[in-house]
This record gives sequence, C-alpha cells and structure tokens, in this order.
Amino acid sequence: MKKTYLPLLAALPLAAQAQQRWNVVYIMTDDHTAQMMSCYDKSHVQTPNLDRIANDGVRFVNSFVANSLSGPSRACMITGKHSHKNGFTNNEHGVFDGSQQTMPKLLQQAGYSTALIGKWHLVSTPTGFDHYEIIPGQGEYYNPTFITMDGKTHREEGYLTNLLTDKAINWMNEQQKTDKPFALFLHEKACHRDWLPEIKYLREYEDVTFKMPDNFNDTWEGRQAAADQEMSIASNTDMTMDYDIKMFDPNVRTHLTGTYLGYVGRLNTRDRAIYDQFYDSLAIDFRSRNLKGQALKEFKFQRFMRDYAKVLKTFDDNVGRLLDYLDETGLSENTLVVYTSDQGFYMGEHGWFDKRFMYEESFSTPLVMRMPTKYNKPVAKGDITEMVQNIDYAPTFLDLAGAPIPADIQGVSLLPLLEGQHPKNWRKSLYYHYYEYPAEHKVRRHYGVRTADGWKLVHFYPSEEEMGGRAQIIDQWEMYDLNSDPTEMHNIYGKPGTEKQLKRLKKELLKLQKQYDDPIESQLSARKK
Ligand code: SGN
Ligand code: CA
Repeated sequence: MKKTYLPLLAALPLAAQAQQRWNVVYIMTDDHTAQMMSCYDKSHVQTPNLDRIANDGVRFVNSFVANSLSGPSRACMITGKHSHKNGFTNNEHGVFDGSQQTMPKLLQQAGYSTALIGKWHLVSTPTGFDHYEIIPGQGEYYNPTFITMDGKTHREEGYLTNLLTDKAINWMNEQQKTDKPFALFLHEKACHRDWLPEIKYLREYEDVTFKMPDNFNDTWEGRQAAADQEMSIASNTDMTMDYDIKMFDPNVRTHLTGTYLGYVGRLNTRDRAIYDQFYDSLAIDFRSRNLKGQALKEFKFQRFMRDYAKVLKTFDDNVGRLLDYLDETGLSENTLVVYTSDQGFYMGEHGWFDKRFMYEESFSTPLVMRMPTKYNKPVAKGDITEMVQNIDYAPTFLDLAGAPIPADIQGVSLLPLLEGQHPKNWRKSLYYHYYEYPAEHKVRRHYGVRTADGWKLVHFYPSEEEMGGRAQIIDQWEMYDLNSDPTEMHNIYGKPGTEKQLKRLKKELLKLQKQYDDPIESQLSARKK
C-alpha cells in the first residue's frame, strides 16, 4: 500500500506545480474524546466548528492511537512508527531522540515550511521545524508561559487556547509572503486536566445535567487491571476536590492543592476575583450539602463534565476562527485541514477520567479531515470506516506533499481513503502497546489487538519492577466481543465457546508483533526463565 513518487514535479508547467503543493493544517487537542464532539456523539455538547470540518470533509469512525498517552502518541504521530521503534514509550522516563527521521523533517526536505505551536511534551528540543513556539511540559491555561526558538521563556496575558490560534494565524500570514507550501502543527492544551475554563465561559453549561454513562458504576469484576487503576471519579485522591473539581476548601489540603493554587494564581487580580466568586459560591453550597458516597461521585462527575465542556467551547470557537481565516484568505483551496486528539478519554465510562487503557474510549481518538477545496482529484465525503491509527498521519502528509515515504515508516498513507478509494487489502486489525507503569493512575502495561470485525484481545503483563517481587504481579489476558459487549464489561477470555476466536486473535496479535518488530514477547519469555 505504500507509494513512492517519481520526481514528476519538474516536468510539470509552473502553474500545475503550484497546484501540487498542498498545505497541511494539523490541529491536535489534548485529551479530547469522541463522546464530547457532536459529529460523533450528540449526548453531551455541541461542537459546531469541529463538525464543520467533518461536514465539509470526512469523519473517520474507526480512528485509534498506538499508545494512549500524550508524549508517546505525539512521537508515533511525528515518526509514523510505534513506540518501541521511535523510542518514546512513556511520559515519565522518555526523552525523544530528535536526531531520528521525522515527518516534519521529511516535509522540510520536500520544500515545506514547518511550524509547531503549542504543546510538544517530548522533552528534547523540537527538531524539523522552521518555526516553533511551545509551552513548557503541560503548559498553563491562564497567562501562560511560552518557549521560543532562542530557548527563552516569556509569559503572555490571555487564555492559552486563544493565544495559540493568534500565533498560528500570524505564522500562516507570514507564509503567504513566500511560495513555499507549509505544514502547521497546532497542538493545544485543551482539554487536558485540570480543565480551567476561560473566564468568559465560567457560567456556560451550569444549567446542564450531563447523562452518566451506563457503566458509570462499574465494579470491574473479571478485570484485575481495571480494578487496580487510580483514575476513578469516586476516589478523592484520584480525582481531587480542589485541583480537579474546584471545590476548594481553605482548611483542607490535597496532594494537588499547591499545583491548583499555582495555576489559578496566574490570573490577574480582576479575573481571579471573578473566578473565586464563581467557584467559591459553588463550594460553599457544596459543603453545606455534605454529600457522600454515590451522591458525591455523581456531583464530581457533573463538575468535571461542566468544566471540560467549557474548556472545549473556547477551543471550538477557535477552530471556527481558524477555519474562517483559511476561507477568507483562500487558503482552504489548497490546504488539508486535520483535526484529532492525542488520545481519547473516559467521560465517566467505567467510573473513570483519564485514558491509557486499550478500552475503546481512550484507544480511539476523534479524527476529521477536510481536503483542499481545489484538490485535483475526486475526494471522499462522509464517513470513512477503514481502521486508521495515528502512525498513519506521517505517511499521509508525505504522500500529499508528493514526497517519498521511507520504507521504515510503519503507518500507511490515508490519501487513497481521502480520495474516496477503498483498497481491498486495507488492514483488518490494529496493534496497541502501553508502557507507563508504575506511574500516576496506575494503569498496567499492556498490549493488544483489535480487529475490524469488533474483537479485542489484551495482555496486561508484569513489568520489570514487579518481576523483582515487590508489587502484586499481574499477568492477565482480556478478550472482548465488541459486537455484543460494546462497553467492554465482560472479559470472555478463557470462557467456553470462545476458543476459536481466541486462537484467531492470538495469531493476529503475533502477526502484528512480528510485522512491527515489537520485541516484547521474547523479552517476557526471557524474564520468566
Ligand atoms: C499529568 C496529569 C495526569 C495525566 C498525565 C498525562 N496529572 O500528569 O492526570 O494522566 O498528565 O497526560 S496532573 O496532576 O499533572 O494534572 S498526557 O495527556 O499529557 O499524557
Ligand atoms: Ca493527552
């Protein structure tokens, strides 16, 4: 399925050459999930501007990540390779090797100007960008700090999401002065924890009662790793009352109070007063109700949903602003617009927030695209059902740029799909591997396969730390039939009658591990000896 291109451009007349140079505007949020995007799911919020991309273009309905965590996901995206190949397997110990081949570098070689604006999170200095302006680590929502290419940091007044759009538009304006095609990577902090809303939207969604997912009160039977996590809404250490829920009590400190006050402390005096007035009155009322148990869990869920929705609203506004800019300048004619998130997120499903697991909500990620309106071939509209993964973005952009796709890139170009084709030999299964354990939220290491016909096999395997005998060892397989159990409540691994499927899935898993050259199986068996 991989295509390489002959250097055809030189033979084309100048006007046609210009036509061939398609720009890329890649917008990626942090922790945004399909349940909170109205073109995927209308249960909770309206996202009219994000939906505009899908309405004018395509919506991928089987879009997944290779490793559901920020840094690893970004490394997969930028290299087109799974984590074990690009080397950035987890947020906590990784430093991205910026000397390796990356898609932005290859685009530069193909004559593109490249820019990265926003969250980077790969620790090392970004490479492959003609311009970058990034936020340190997770960044700050209010009056945020930026790092510029000279290594200096500065703080700006404003709300991060708005500032990032300004910077993106300014950079595209500069590009208009050159003949070079460009690729812009706009990486948002929204809607990452701790969901601090823009001051003007503090009161949005306050009259909405969000529907709880059916498995909100999951007790995780038969799923040991799911039971062991520390990302449950009910737990006041996992989801704190101040940092997460904003029910700050001056007499109570949590492990995140300092972080919370630090972030809110960035507001100027006037905005801080508005902020405090809003949340303090809610907190006083909350304390007077003395909620416990299930009532408290449900209260926390509503607060989380509301703040997340507010943060998302500012982002959706900004997508509108960006799309308007592309339309008004005529850039829409020769620009691919891509919107995705670094992974999905749990909005109360299984009783959780956060991500990491290979269960559908965080393994999947929203993905909508709009082709250049003057594209020189027919383009797809509506839904694309083929299974796609974030390792596919790099080869897609290279393909669109007419640049060769190096053989070691593990993803495949989505361009045929965007051109309305349905290649018969398209992949029928996807591989996933999560590594960050022991770590925050305590999600065990696991890998697995998911097939296009809705079956999933996952192995939660012991980590090296556990092999030393300190912690409780977990070595558990899970298997799901998503057709009959879409919310993954019933682990049917080893259940009578599933033998044939298990055999098929194990075979598929081994095939993928071989194809992608993941050494994990041999590492695990070497450890057992
Ligand atoms: C922070 C958050 C976690 C989150 C990770 C990774 N804690 O550490 O809740 O899972 O980021 O998120 S916080 O107290 O700092 O908010 S990721 O999207 O960047 O991978
Ligand atoms: Ca993220």
